[in-house]
Amino acid sequence: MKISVGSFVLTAAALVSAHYTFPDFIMNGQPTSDWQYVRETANHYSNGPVTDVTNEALRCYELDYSATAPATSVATVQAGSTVGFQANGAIYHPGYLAVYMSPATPAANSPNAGTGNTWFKIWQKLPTVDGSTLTSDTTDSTFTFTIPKDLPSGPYLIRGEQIALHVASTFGGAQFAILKVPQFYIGCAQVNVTNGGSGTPGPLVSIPGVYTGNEPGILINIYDLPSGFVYQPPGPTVWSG
Ligand SMILES: *[C@@H]1O[C@H](CO)[C@@H](O)[C@H](O)[C@H]1NC(C)=O
Ligand SMILES: [Cu+2]
Repeated sequence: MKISVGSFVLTAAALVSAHYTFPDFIMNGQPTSDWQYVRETANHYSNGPVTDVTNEALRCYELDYSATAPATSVATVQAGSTVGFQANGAIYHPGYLAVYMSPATPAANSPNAGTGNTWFKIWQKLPTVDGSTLTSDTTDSTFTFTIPKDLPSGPYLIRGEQIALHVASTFGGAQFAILKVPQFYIGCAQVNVTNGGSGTPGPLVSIPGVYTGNEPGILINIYDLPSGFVYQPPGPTVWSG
């Protein structure tokens, strides 16, 4: 495959190289099997990202919107415990990591779970500023976080996301505007939370809807930061219970 942009021709290999997925949910300190508790994503073969913040795929990127959820198991996890996601390789693009949760009605394996204004953020990891460049740990393949102790018990989706920011400037110049897009890597685990509390999670957002794509933390040239730059994470503030 070749994609022509003006007088330039980019090979598919240069564009695709390798990306990643988050197929393994981590619980009890161990990664579980591929797609056991994480809804299998449409990029399970290509590893390619979601690039359109208005697309339904931004929610959980399922292979099939009706069949994937019921085909995926539901993990039982305790509020206050540490869980996570493991990628199928290093998360080697610099970017911003976030984890959202949504109550799942009527069950965690319901295809319609998370389709409303129901998502809240429980964790994030900001990229770090190194001189005029924004970086992140590009050798790690996992990220772990705590399920808030005050979260009420019940069925939930846990959505891990990395917003890879390396492409925002790679093909600089207005002529390449179509290629200047962030890359969203996504996985949704299905869980039943037990031993929870009586907190009220928020602020709530819908996904898609949470991002416009024009946020300073998304539309950014990470290789040419102004001095004194401070990264502004996109989306709602973190609810930690
Ligand atoms: C999760 O909880 C629901 C009730 O909310 C129950 O029907 C289901 O069996 C539970 N699933 C697992 C795997 O424990
Ligand atoms: Cu990639």
